[in-house]
Amino acid sequence: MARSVKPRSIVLATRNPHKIAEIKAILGGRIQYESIGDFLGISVKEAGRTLVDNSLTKAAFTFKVSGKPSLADDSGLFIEALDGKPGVYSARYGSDDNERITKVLKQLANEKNRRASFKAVFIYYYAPNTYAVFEGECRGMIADEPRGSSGFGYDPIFIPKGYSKTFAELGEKVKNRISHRAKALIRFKKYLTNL
Ligand code: ITT
Repeated sequence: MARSVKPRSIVLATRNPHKIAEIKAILGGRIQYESIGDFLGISVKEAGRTLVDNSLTKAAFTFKVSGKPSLADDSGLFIEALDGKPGVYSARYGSDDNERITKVLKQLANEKNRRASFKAVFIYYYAPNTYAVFEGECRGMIADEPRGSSGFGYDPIFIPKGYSKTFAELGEKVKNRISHRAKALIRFKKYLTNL
C-alpha cells in the first residue's frame, strides 16, 4: 500500500462554498487548497446509500481528475423521529434550503422528539485505491422555527446539545469548534500531524 506523506496541497472534492470556507477555517495551517471546480466543471452523481459511499465516490473521482491528494466531505442531518431522514439525502430533500427546512418542520409538527444529529464523513484519497476515513457527529435538537442567518443548509433549525441557540445564531466561530465537520477535521488534522 502507498505510504501517506505530508501533502503540500489538497484538492477539496466539494462544490459547496460554505463547506470550503469551513474546511479552510478549521484546518488552516500551511496547506494550500484547490477545489474540484478548478479542474472540472461537472459534478459527480451521488448515488450511494451511505455517507461513506458518497464521500468515497467524490474523493476517488477528484483524485482521478486532479492526480493530487483529495479530500471529500459527505454530510447530512439525521432526525430521530423521521427514522434518520433526510440523512444521506439532505442536499436533495427540496429544491433549496428554504424548502428543505420547511419540509422538515412540517414533518415534525406536533412531534415532541426533536433529537437530531449532524454527521460528516471525510475521505482523504492520496494514492490509487488508497484512502483514510474520518467521521464526526454533532448531536442536538430541531428548533420549532428557523432562527439566525449565519452558516448554510439546516443551520437555522439545528440547536447543538448544551446550547439554546441554533448554529445559524451561534455563528461560525462556535460552529467551527463543535460541529460534525470540526470533529472529523480535528481527527484529520491529527492524522496529518503524525505523517
Ligand atoms: P458537495 O457534494 O459538493 O460537497 P453538497 O452540499 O451537495 O456539496 P452533500 O451532498 O454532502 O454536500 O450534502 C450535504 C447537505 O447536508 C448540505 O447540502 C446541507 O443541506 C446539509 N448539511 C451538511 N452539513 C451541514 C451543516 O454544517 N450545516 C447545515 N446543513 C448541513
